[in-house]
Amino acid sequence: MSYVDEVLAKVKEKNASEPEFLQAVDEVLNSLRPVIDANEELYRKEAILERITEPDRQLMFRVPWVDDKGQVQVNRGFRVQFNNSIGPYKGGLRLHPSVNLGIIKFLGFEQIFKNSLTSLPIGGGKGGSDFDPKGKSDREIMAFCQSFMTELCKYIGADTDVPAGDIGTGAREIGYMFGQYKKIRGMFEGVLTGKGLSYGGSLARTEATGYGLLYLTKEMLKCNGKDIAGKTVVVSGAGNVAIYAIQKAQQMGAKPVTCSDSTGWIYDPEGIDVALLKEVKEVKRARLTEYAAARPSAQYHEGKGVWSVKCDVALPCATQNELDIEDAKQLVANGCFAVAEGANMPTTLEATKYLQENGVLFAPGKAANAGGVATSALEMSQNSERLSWSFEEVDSKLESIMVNIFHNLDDAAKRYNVAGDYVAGANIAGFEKVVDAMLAQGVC
Ligand code: NDP
Ligand code: 2IT
Repeated sequence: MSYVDEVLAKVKEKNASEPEFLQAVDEVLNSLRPVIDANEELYRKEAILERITEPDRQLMFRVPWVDDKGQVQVNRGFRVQFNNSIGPYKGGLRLHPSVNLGIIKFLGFEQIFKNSLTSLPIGGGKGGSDFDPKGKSDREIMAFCQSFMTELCKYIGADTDVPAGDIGTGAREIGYMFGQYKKIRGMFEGVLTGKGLSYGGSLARTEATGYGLLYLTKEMLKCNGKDIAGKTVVVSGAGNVAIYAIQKAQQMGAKPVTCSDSTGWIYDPEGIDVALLKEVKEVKRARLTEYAAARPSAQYHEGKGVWSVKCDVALPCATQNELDIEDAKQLVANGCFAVAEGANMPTTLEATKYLQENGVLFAPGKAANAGGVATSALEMSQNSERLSWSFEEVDSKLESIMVNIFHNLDDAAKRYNVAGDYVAGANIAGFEKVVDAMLAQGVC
């Protein structure tokens, strides 16, 4: 049995109840085959794959808090510190009722390779809770965030582990968590990123994931003889990533015509009105029905459905496994020629394979959405030197990072004779740096 198959079997046996984690490991290890096969003896002896698929540590803790009725509620908190070979653990905190250990492990595992691709010194980690922020008052959100940080603060620090936002965690939550960290540890340090601008946040971090997604997509199209300008774009999600992806797509001359939330989706043939979308989602924290009510050109549909809209480019920006084989077939039948993942693992393995086999340019999340964490690393640099850079400076660094990521994965795919397979290219390019650091640091 090959070393890859041996480790895949072991990982499946040890993590049988974690389907998302197994899916992420399956994709990465399978596409690393050419690299592993070429160094099989060394990697097997050093147990590189066993080590890279086992987190350094996984923390799980009780998060008790009091709701507005005086009732004590209990959630479960997580932080998985996966791999710090190239820098302190770095990755977001997801607050969503679906969160469990397997989901945090899949996200933490992906983050190792994503963070390596940014070319910045950050390791992989992820955390969160099964807390549902929907419908909670500001006071309840604060009570949860303070309790969560009361435990988490024992394990993180500016040079140890630096969390940030993800689904359900935005500037408000980061603010409450930062305040609690500061109070307990007595230190004002860059322990979280995505902070408010008045207390050490970076300009352009809010926009970074969505903007970065478009910078990479534009470069991928350009290198394949196409132009993003004038293209119809279908976007899912209506959160941080989706909003700024829509905004940058418009700035590049493309026309995004959809967005979605957890209850329904919008088709707006005149193009999404970003100012209205921000008002509905960022300010009012309301449902997309409010967008439709305020915009005569918009059609609102309940449930799922954005992938049925005819488009040139599709950008899944909501959550994992939101684009399945049936969706992929519809996209191909409708002439879609590029898919770039703003979310983490939004496309199922079967759908990814189908898209690639049908000639669709496919940029995987760990490359395409790396602009968020890359800009978080730029926030860490600014915090370390106690300076703040201008929006233009951060944005131009972000753009060069994204262009560079695309060329690194394109080159890696070519070096291993899988030209155009950007999934393999991203995994290989991300892995190379991490494995080099792991080997240099010995058995640890
Ligand atoms: P937000 O919480 O800001 O937005 C998530 C959006 O997706 C919301 O509009 C939400 O609907 C919608 N959604 C639909 N179905 C689901 C579901 N089943 N579970 C969760 N959300 C759902 O999150 P982000 O925009 O920050 O994150 C979106 C994706 O991008 C995630 O996969 C995240 O891991 C990834 N990502 C985020 C980065 C960042 O910097 N924020 C960086 C890199 C990746 P509703 O409005 O009803 O809640
Ligand atoms: O998935 C991700 O890369 C994020 N949620 C951002 C992580 C970060 O540390 O900025």
